[in-house]
Amino acid sequence: MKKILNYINGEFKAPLQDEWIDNYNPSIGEVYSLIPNSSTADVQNAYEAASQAFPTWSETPLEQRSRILAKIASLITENLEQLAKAEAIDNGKPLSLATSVDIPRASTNFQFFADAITQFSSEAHESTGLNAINFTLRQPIGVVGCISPWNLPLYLFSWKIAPALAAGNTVVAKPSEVTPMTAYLLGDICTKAGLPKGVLNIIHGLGSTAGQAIIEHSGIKAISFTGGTTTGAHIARVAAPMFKKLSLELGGKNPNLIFADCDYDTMLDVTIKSSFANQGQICLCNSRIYIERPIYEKFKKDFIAKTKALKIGSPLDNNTNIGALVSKPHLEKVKSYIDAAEQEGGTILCGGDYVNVKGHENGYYLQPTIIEVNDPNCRLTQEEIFGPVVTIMPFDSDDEALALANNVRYGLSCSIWTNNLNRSMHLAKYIQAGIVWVNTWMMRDLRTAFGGTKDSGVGREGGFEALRFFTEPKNVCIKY
Ligand code: TXE
Repeated sequence: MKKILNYINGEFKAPLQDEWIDNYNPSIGEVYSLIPNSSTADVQNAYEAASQAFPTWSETPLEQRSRILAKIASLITENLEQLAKAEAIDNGKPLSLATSVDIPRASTNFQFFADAITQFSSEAHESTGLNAINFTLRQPIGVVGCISPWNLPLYLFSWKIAPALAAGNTVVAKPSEVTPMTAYLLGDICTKAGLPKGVLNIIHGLGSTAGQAIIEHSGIKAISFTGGTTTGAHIARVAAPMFKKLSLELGGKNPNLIFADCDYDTMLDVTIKSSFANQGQICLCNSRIYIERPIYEKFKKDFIAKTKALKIGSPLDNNTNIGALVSKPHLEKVKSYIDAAEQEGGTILCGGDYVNVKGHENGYYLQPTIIEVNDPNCRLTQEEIFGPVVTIMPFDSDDEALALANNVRYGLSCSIWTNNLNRSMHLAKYIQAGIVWVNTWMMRDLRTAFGGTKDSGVGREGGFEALRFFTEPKNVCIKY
């Protein structure tokens, strides 16, 4: 069986203890490769490689660093087909999605930060009357840790690694053990692009062992993490006493506020995507849909009809809209929420069941599910389900919509559908979220700040925010 290997000091290595973890193809429910069950010793080797590479990489001229990152971007594009297929098989997502979103975006992440670093600058302050000038040096931190989840594997892995490398750091990175394949393939691409040995080291393994060794390592001075809120809280507890810099992108339970005056057809098309794209496994998915009462019944009817028309099937089938969920435990977790719907006062309007896909009988397929709720405090509207499950509920006023939107522990993103400028401005100001979309969803400009408030995390990624995170500011004051 195919063995995925760690990428340390520019070489592919088996784990020192020769222990392996099963890697499943979720579309058929079978193990199809093995990944290293890396230990603290493997992480230590990765750290030492990164540490040795740091002095040279951090002093490498910007243009050269930028050229290497741009080369990685173009090699990802050259290998689009292979990478997209690997992602679809490893994750269960439709190949069409991996081909049009995941892999192009991974390439764009490298190209974006290859460009951004050449434009990055720092501040200077003249101390008027004191004959002194201050300027800020933005220096790379050293060896940094990047830990990413399974929902958008190469997309989110590269979103962290690219700015870390651009800023002159060296990296110990760990993709999710559930979706390791494209991170493994990235190692070879980095070598071909001429990334010097040890600059990027990719460790595979469990969060509780390999991940834990990264966050506990005293030499790793910053951690950029995307994943579950519980894991984020754990990482914060470990990292805080060591004064590590932390960027945590965590869960979401995002509201979709739909007003009667919106552009209805566009809203409906986009709402299907914001509800069920990637099987609902995107932290930005809008899983709580609140609809202004005058259009509630019409929306309900149309939304159900469009949802029922989605094609559930093999990720490799071109017609598939909804592929497999990422793993058996995750499938069971999502299903448990559906099973609790009635007990929580909800009514399942469509979906709710497993799907038997012909030829893929053991795959992890679930119908896209709409649940009507009447209690905004029930578990279905409060907890992150992270699957193809949304709740719908009517509202009667702007104030009520705002209160409903803010009535969760999370604060990542939201969508507002209205053609009333005053209303959208008012809501955008008072909604507790890091990202507000008006009349759209998941439209991303990579220069903008990305991240959440409340239990959705701390810190921001994207653009210069990411470059600021991955650098240490040092003020220099010169008296003249
Ligand atoms: O994520 P974990 P899980 C949410 C979603 C999902 C839940 C749990 O609700 O159901 O989180 O998913 C690594 N030290 N999101 O359990 O465990 C782990 O190996 C260091 C939202 O799969 O948070 C993986 O690489 N690292 C989210 C990464 O953390 C540790 C996307 C994420 O895994 C670690 C994914 C430790 N002690 C899930 N424990 C989003 N915001 O998009 C685990 N890891």
